[in-house]
Amino acid sequence: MHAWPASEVPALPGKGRDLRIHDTATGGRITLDPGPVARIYVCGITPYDATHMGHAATYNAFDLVQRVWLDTKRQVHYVQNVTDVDDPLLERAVRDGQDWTELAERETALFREDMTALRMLPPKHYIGAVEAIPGIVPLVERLRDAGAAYELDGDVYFSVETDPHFGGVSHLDAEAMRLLSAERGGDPERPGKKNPLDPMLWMAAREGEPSWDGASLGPGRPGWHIECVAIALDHLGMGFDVQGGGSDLAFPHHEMGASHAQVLTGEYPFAQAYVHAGMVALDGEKMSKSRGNLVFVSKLRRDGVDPAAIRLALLSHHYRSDWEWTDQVLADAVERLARWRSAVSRPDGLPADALVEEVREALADDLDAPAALAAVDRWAERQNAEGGTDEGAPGLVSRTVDALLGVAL
Ligand code: 5CA
Ligand code: ZN
Repeated sequence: MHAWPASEVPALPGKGRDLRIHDTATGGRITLDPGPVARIYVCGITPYDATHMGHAATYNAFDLVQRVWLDTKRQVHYVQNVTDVDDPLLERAVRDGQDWTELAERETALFREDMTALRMLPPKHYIGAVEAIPGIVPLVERLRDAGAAYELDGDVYFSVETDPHFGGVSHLDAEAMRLLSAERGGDPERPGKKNPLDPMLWMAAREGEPSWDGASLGPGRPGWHIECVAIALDHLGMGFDVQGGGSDLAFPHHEMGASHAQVLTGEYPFAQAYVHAGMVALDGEKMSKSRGNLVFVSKLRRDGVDPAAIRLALLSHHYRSDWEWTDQVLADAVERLARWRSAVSRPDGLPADALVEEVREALADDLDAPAALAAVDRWAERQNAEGGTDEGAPGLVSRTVDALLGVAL
């Protein structure tokens, strides 16, 4: 699958800081130590509805990770999937009487447009679940042949008990895992499973649903977690730096994915850090396609909202906090954008070298975007009030905001 065009990232003077980030698995902040090529996998959308502010906030967080790494003069190897076949997508297609492939293609195209408008850096490999199937089948066969997977009425399940590290990503107790599993695509109530939490690796073909050749598994389609594992192992390998997504992916998705990969390879860990963004809510409830309480990026764009203002609205919240989207959040961002644009509109101004370092430091400190915005606010306020004589300073601020925050002034 093709991704979307990259906006250019200006190089800044000096060198960025190493990223310290909260890792769900250890429950604390760790300093990442990527090699010259940092490796990141971010879970992509299930394309059955348009990109909402919750998605955008999560992708914004991982875009910042990339920008911090690029500023340290590293290359970034970024991989993202598209869950272009799964229950909710098929259900929506049936509900609306449309072809599921057309639905997936249309929403993926819209997602690309939204990501481009928001200046999110594209993944190097953007891979659909469907195109990953030929790589998924042999992994499931290997798990089965190693005794880590079993068959139940033609479906194939992963046995969580085969991973001694199972539970080590989310650290939840059994009851919490059971509840979340039922809520998030699992089937803990299905009779005949070895452990109620065991997730499906391969679903045998169902009447009226699409299916693919599964070699010795028989025709069917892949489970959700093995999709991301196959794509990550194929393009990044074990022990990559960051596995990212919203906090609703910590369990079961990232927990199960880590177990699949660890049992498959006998290596540990799957990822050095599991990084999770908070949930964006609307009217007091998590924004979600299934609830339908959504604010779409594309709708705001159609209404004439500057994508840079949308981006600033996302950046005004710490990525780990849960927050509420309101009209005021956007109105504040629109005002901030105007203040910043006015401040950089003159050729000279207040010295900005210290500001570059402040923004770098804020982002390296667990992606503290609100602190970065506050630093730019302080500079912009004084610049708008007093100005200065440092030639090129406003240009440096523009480039800093562009390179590190993805906002074009
Ligand atoms: N295709 C899978 C991942 S492999 C999936 O979860 N797709 S999704 O479309 O449901 O979500 C895409 C990303 O947006 C995930 O990282 C998810 O955690 C995140 N996300 C979904 N809703 C919200 C929300 N309300 N706030 C913040 N992030 C969200
Ligand atoms: Zn995923």
